[in-house]
Amino acid sequence: MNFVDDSAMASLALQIKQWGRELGFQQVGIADTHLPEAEAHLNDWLSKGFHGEMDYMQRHGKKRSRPALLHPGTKRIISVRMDYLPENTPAINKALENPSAAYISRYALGRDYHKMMRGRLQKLADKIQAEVGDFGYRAFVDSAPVLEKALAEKAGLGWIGKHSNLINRQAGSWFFLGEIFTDLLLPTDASTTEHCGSCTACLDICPTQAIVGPYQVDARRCVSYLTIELHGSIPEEFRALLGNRIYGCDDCQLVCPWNRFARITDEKDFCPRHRLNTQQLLDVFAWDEPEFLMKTEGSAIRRIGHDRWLRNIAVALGNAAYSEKIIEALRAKLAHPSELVKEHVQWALVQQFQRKNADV
Ligand code: B12
Ligand code: SF4
Repeated sequence: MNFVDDSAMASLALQIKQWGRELGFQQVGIADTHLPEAEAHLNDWLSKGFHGEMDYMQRHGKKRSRPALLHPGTKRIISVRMDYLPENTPAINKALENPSAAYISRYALGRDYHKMMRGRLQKLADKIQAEVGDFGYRAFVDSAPVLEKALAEKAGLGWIGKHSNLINRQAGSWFFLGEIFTDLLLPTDASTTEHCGSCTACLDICPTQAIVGPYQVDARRCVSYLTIELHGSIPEEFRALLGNRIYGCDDCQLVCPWNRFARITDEKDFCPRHRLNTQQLLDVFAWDEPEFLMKTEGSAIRRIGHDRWLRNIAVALGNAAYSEKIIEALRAKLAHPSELVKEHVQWALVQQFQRKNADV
């Protein structure tokens, strides 16, 4: 087949979508590389400092919004999405309601998605190569400066909702994104329409008011940033608001009406490991570093390291109901070698004592 020909490209695009589904992606779409509006919004977001400590968001100049600068020769983006919602969601909802339980966001309960999805994308690229011969491409899953949501929106996989996550009419928003940049001039898909309407449920529910306006998240306020991206001390103004969320946050998606249509993932890899969906704060606080490393092997959680893990749990324990057991566990960590851990443990002890005095 001659792959300069439009009809050959059209049938290749259909094939790619079929292969993508066979490889476990729920949807595959194709976009061109023009993102002028998204670029303007990104610049605005950066100029307001909303990225906080995430220097990588501004480090790459225009590469993030101009795919051909990141990977020369790129003409099209093959954008994919993969559902990650694990089955036992009632247990997860209970965790958020129970202040002595540890709430870990749904995307992090199973295996880290980055490597797994990149492996699948590589298989997709191999299939394309077997069909067309050598072609220029590069696969990404949140692994380089890429505006994944803007590209997926252009490729017709959904629309960027007011909480800034991509929402799909048939599948909600519990899915990851990934993409293949390619020099193949494939036909592009139409983007979908926006369906948030007048709903503001995500803005209203956000525990830290991080969604400062529709489509605009000030990452510095977002629980996901505070518990995962931030290296140092969690600003005191946010600690009580974190509740028992020790890794990431799902509130804006939990409340989104479109997630009534979310599908349970087929991927065993995304099922909760080590009962991460039903752990108690005191139990996970007791994990020493080797146990933490063992129980988070292959998980996204591992990258925050043991000290930040303890930092987050200390805050959650400070927010829990008064308990002698909590005081005891916190006191045992007062001699911890990390200043970061000690400082959060001290804060948590003060909260616990204040609650005790208020109860008397
Ligand atoms: C940085 C980052 C974060 C930061 C900042 C979040 C953010 N909104 O930017 C933090 C740490 C807070 C974060 C949190 C989460 N993240 Co994150 N994150 C990213 C990352 C690396 C870059 C996102 C980015 O480009 N931000 C830049 C800003 C400018 O983009 P934006 O906020 O989306 O703004 C767009 C629109 O809203 C619009 N816009 C912006 N301002 C304005 C203003 C107006 C007036 C208008 C009309 C439009 C508009 O234009 C922008 C460009 O398209 C991507 C991976 C990637 N490489 O793309 C994952 C990614 C977005 N994250 C993801 C996930 C799963 C999460 C969490 C759900 C994890 C969790 N449970 O804790 C939360 C969700 C929090 C939230 N409400 O956004 C998924 C989202 C999948 C999906 N369905 O959309 C991604 C795509 C990773 C992946 N490969 O799957 N994340
Ligand atoms: S993830 Fe949580 S803290 Fe972040 S914007 Fe959504 S509701 Fe707010």
